[in-house]
Amino acid sequence: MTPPTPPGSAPERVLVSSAFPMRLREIHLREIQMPLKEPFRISSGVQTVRRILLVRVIDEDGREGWGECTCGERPNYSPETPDTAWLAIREWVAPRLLGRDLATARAARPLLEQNFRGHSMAKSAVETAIWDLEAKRRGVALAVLLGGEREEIEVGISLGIQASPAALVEKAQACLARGYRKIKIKIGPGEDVEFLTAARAALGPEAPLMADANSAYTTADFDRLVALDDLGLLMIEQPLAWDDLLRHAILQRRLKTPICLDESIGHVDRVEDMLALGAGRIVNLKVGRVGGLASALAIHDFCHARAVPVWCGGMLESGVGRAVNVAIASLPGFTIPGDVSPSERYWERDIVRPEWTMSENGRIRVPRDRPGLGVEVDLDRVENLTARVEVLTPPAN
Ligand code: OSB
Ligand code: MG
Repeated sequence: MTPPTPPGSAPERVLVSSAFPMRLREIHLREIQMPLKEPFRISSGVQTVRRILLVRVIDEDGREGWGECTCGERPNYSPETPDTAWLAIREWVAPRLLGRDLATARAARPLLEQNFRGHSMAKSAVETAIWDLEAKRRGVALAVLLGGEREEIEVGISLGIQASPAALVEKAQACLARGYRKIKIKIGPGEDVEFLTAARAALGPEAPLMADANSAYTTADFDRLVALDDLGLLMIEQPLAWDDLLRHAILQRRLKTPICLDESIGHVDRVEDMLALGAGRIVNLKVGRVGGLASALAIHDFCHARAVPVWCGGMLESGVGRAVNVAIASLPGFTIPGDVSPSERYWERDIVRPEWTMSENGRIRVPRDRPGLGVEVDLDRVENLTARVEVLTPPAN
């Protein structure tokens, strides 16, 4: 996808044509700690406070872009943590980008992929900040720069594992009443059939319910997973190990419910593998997990061309990462409500202004008329939450 031609009059065009290439002067790393309103438990662990690594890139004209590293505190979802991401950015990501001419944000990905494996969320934190910078330099919204078309996105919620089926039912009912358009229920062995059956019975046959196992099951559990097949779930997300497409394919043959892959999809080739093997039919797309927006766009385009449903996953992001999710979810291939809930679902107070809000009918407005992310980072709030800061500058030689 080529960036859109910048709108406007001749003087604006002059400004824009002098706006490239971009050259980064500094990359600021900052860890903030944000307590979640309530603990979020998935099959592999619980999160109560988010340790979030924020990235701020500053170019030679003093313009800036913001990004968020979406990894969890411990390596129970992906191998990355805020500490590994900090190290990776300082040692390998930043030196490849600082002081270098970047024709566009898209140019960052090849520089970050050559002989540099993994560390996708570290790469993405910086790459998305450069997309924000590019959008600001062009004077366009990130959503517009990415090729987003929707004015509003449809919103779902991801509910952590609850103490009992009754507690889950109460939560899920409240979410439907609030307007959420999809309810994802976290499951694990022994906290699955009973919970989902209760939710289906209470919410009715039409309620848009799905389950997410975060890789908690093995082939020994197949009968248990097949027992979920009559619950009318929209999909079952990542039942098996992240690196196991073959057994997902064997399981998918036994299920009419579509399997959706999350952890397994690290880049676009894994989507092709998923389809070729029949390992799943739906993609949860998380920008951080796939290494940034250029990779996310490749997955979007691949899926859209083949009518494979895609939706935007979440990693309990602050308002900065959420801005990226809202922007990408406005692309036409995102056909299922995402885990892109409003700020109030996670935080007493978010770090952006305005905060992300959801209408009564479960929609978030896509900012399309403000340059970049479309929200301002609340610097005072960020300062109050900061645990540490480091400023990276171009290598000496
Ligand atoms: O598997 O989608 C997941 C949060 C942390 C780690 C993994 C996952 C999740 C979520 C949260 O489901 C979704 C959200 O951000 O609301
Ligand atoms: Mg998931």
